[in-house]
Amino acid sequence: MKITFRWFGNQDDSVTLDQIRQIPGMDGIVGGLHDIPAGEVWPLDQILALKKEIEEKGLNLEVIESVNVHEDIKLGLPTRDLYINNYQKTIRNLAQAGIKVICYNFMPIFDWTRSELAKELPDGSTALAYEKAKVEEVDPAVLIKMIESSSNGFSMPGWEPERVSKIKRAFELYRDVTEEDLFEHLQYFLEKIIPVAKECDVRMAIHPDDPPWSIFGLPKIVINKENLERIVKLVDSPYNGLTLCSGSLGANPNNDIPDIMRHFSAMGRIPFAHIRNVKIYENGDFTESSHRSSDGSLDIYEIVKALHDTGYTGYIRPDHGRMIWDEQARPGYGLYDRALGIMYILGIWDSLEKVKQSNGIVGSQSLS
Ligand SMILES: [Mn+2]
Repeated sequence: MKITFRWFGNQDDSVTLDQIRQIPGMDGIVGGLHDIPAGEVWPLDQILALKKEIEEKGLNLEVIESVNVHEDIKLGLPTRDLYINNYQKTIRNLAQAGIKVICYNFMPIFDWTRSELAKELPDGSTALAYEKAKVEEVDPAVLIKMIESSSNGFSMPGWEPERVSKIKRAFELYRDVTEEDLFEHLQYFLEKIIPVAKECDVRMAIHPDDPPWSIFGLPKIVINKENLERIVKLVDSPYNGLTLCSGSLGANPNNDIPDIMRHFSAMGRIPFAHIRNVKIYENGDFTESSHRSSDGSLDIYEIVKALHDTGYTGYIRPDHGRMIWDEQARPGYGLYDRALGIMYILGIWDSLEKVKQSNGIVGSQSLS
């Protein structure tokens, strides 16, 4: 298991590499070139410059999040082949720079959706929150304005201005796209990129939809165990993997996250895991919470145990955190609460290792 931390680069992140390297157990950065529009090739020199900057601080860059999939690919338009060709080139460039895992998603139009980026919790901290009534009964344009105005001046991943400017046309194009169509378009994409990923030894890792249900009438497919099973079999290769995100899938209480983690980890199909907690309310609203199991609706202990029991050797990151201790940062991506999350994950992991050793079982893997 390798601990990683998402970082948005020295121009667009309040957290520094010097701070990240001081978090116990830190192995590497989950990085990206966030100003390259979806569909364009990531230039090798820019990838290498990012890698150099990170490695100079004693960290590595082996996981990329995200290489966005152009909307035409998700829509299955004739123009998709051009963008798939570019995606293949990006995979090759990233492989050349030593990247091992590429996280991506296949969500129509929006990468993720919340109704509030700084909902105050009882202890005075703030967190991202989702109120069904606020999201599902408003015009998407209103939601875009809210995200823009409450992101502390940072551009939010998935809500970049160039993307949202095309939103009206995108909604029209999706009007007749069904979930079955989306599965077909994903299969077409995977059939073209997984052979390249295999050749380059880079594992592709699809991130679940967030939230894991349809909103604004848009189709969603990366939402539950059954669909994940279908997705990993669309092209049955270890290079067609998952970014298993506990918080995204976990917003639906019908998703048994420890079971899903255990199942796909045992199959060897989780190169990358996002671990965070959510507190779900009876009406289906949710707020993100601290990692501690008792603070949310997910049993983080059982989730980490599922990975540990199956000999997990992939990458983990703490995903989002609350905003605490007056930190001013990109919503969800402050330093403090994510660092606390890592300590909780490591505490569970180390305890499980101790138990395994005291039971006299020879461990097949060590904590890096
Ligand atoms: Mn996630």
